[in-house]
Amino acid sequence: MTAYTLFGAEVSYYTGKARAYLRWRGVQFTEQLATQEVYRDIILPNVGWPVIPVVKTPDGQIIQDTGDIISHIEATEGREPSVWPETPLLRFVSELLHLYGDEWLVIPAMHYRWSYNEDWAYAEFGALSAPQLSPEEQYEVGKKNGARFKGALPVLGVNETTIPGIEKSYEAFLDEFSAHLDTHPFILGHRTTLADFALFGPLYAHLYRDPKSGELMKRVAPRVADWVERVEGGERGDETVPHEDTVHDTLIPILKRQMREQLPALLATTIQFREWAAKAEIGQRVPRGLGEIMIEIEGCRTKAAARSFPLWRLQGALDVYHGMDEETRARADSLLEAIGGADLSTLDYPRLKRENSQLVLA
Ligand SMILES: N[C@@H](CCC(=O)N[C@@H](CS)C(=O)NCC(=O)O)C(=O)O
Repeated sequence: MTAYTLFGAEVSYYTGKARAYLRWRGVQFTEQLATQEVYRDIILPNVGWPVIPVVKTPDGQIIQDTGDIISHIEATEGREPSVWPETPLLRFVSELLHLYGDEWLVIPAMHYRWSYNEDWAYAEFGALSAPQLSPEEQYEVGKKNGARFKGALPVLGVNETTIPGIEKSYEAFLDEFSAHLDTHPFILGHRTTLADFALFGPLYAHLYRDPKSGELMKRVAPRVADWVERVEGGERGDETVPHEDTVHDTLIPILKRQMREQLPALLATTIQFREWAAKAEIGQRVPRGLGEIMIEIEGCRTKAAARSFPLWRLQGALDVYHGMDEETRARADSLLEAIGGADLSTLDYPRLKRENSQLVLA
């Protein structure tokens, strides 16, 4: 067998990200629906918990986590251009946006799905896990399976108090992203990179494909909907020109938004993580939730879980930052200063690593 297999679903956030990357990468792959049987026979025995997407490589390895999938394929296929921009400052920015797309835009993505598309989501979940059943039976199955996903809303801090802030922030983000797309076809400029796949995660399955969310996006941000369609369609942009190592001005408002909203949550999470790590052993599995933090979105404050996974994506960004030469780091520091992210330059917390599809203390 020479092809990769992607186990996932159209309705799934991170499957959308993995699929768009695989298409762009141009490797041979087939997609298999993550039915109940696939969870039972492939995902649970290999990954240990029910999660998609999962990729089976041509040599039979099973990989979970879209970041691990992308890194593995980039390393083993060695194709050009790399999914990462070739210049260091933009590589850092692509990792920051990876952190934002995966771990913060999940908040509006989950809110809009479950506040405006609940019944549709149940039908989709049912059709995915039991394609052989009637639509009515699928709805019932979907309702049972969907409860676990809807249950993530309080974990993320989506509630009556924060919904006005989440909607205000998401619509402002759409305006900011539209303004960027007025002058640049892709996030870092002229070609598709990791940053596009990262933002495609939330912006495709939940915020474009869910009917009510898609209506909103097409109405208020047709350029963003067009970008979703272009990334989905595998558009690559111009790969003959290398990136200049500068961050386009039109990205600054998006990065500022990220730092304003996500950075305080990350900093609060590192405090909980340090406390946990002080009592833990090297190699110990890190719990998905470390305690509680306060988050704030457009003036709306609430409690949310201190999720550990964002610290892994953040470590990826910080590793790029710490690997920079002095001249680049000075430019990165000016950027961080300009976007309100200066705290990142001195941030330090115990290292994490991945083992058997889990986060462990390194
Ligand atoms: N970091 C993981 C996240 C995967 C993820 O959260 N997938 C969702 C579906 S889109 C899921 O299966 N969640 C189950 C859960 O969180 O319990 C990745 O990038 O692959």
